[in-house]
Amino acid sequence: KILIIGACGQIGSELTYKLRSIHGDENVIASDINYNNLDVVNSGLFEIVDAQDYGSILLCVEKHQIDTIYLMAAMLSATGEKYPMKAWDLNMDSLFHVLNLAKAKFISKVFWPSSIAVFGPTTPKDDTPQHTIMAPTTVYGITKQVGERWCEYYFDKYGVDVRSIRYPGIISWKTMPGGGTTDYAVEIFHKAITDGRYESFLSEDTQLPMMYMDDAIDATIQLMNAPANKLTIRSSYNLASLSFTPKDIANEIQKHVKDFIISYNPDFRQQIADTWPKSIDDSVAKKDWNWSPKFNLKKMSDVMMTELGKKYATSEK
Ligand code: VAH
Repeated sequence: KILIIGACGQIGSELTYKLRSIHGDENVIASDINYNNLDVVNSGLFEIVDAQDYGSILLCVEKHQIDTIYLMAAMLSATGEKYPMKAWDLNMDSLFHVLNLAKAKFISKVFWPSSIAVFGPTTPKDDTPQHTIMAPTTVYGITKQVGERWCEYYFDKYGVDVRSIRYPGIISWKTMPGGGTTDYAVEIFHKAITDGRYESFLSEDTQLPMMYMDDAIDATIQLMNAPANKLTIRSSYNLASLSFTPKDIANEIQKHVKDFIISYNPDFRQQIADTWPKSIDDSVAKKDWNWSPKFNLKKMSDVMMTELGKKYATSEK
C-alpha cells in the first residue's frame, strides 16, 4: 500500500487523488501534520503523521502495511528563507526517517521531490544540464542538494530504491501552493478571475522553468513505475516542460480576460528567482523513462482559466 506524507499540500493532494484512481482508495493512505485540506481528508483514508517523528511514520506504516512512501512534506524556498533552521529540520529529518525506514526494510520504495532550486547563480541558466555546477543560495535549495546526495548514498550503500525528480514551478488549480517563489504563477490566474488584475512579486522578464500539475503527476508515477534497471540517476532527474515569464502569462490571460492588468512589484523572492535557471535539459529523463510533457503554455492557461472560472462561479452562488 502507498502512504503520501504531506498529502494536504499542492502536489501531495493531487498525487493522492491520482494514486487513488490508479490503485483504489483502500490502497492509498493520505497523511499530513494537520487537517488543512478537507477535500483530501474527507475523500479517503487519512492519518495524522508528523514527518519529523520516526515513530509517527512507522506507526502508520505498520498499521496500514505500507510498502511505498511519497514524501511530499517540505518547507519551500520563500518560507525557508524566513525560518532557515525550521526548513533544514523539516526537510532533512523527514527524508532521513523515510530513507531509514527503507534501509530497515519496513518499506520497499520511496519517492522524494527535489527542485530546480538545487541550482544556483553559478549554474548555466539555459538548458541546465543533468550534471552541472550546483551552489544553491537558498536554505530550501541546500536541503534539496544535500537530500539528493543522501538519496544516492542510500541507493549505493544500502540498495534503497529511492527515486526523485527536480520539479520546476508547478501550476495547478485544485490546491494553492505554499511559500514558494513560483507561487505567483498560480496566484495570477486566481486574481485574473476575482480581481481582473495582479501585482507580480517577480519582474516581468523573470523566466523560470514551469510545469502543469498533470504533467508533474504523470512524470512522478512514470518514474515510480519504471524498471529499476532503466534508471541511471539516483540523485534526482531534471524535468522540463515549459519556461515562461510573468509577462508571458499575462499575455495568455488577456486572451481570456480582455482588460486584465498586470503590475510588477518585485520583493525578496526576486533575489531567489534570479539564482535559478531559465530552462532545463531533461534529455536523461526522456532517455531513461520516456518522459514527454503534454501541456504547453496555451493549453495550461486555457485549463487554468476554465477550471478556476467554474470554481469561482459555483462558490459565488
Ligand atoms: C518554490 N515551488 O518556489 C517551489 C519550487 C522550483 C520552485 O521548488 O520554492
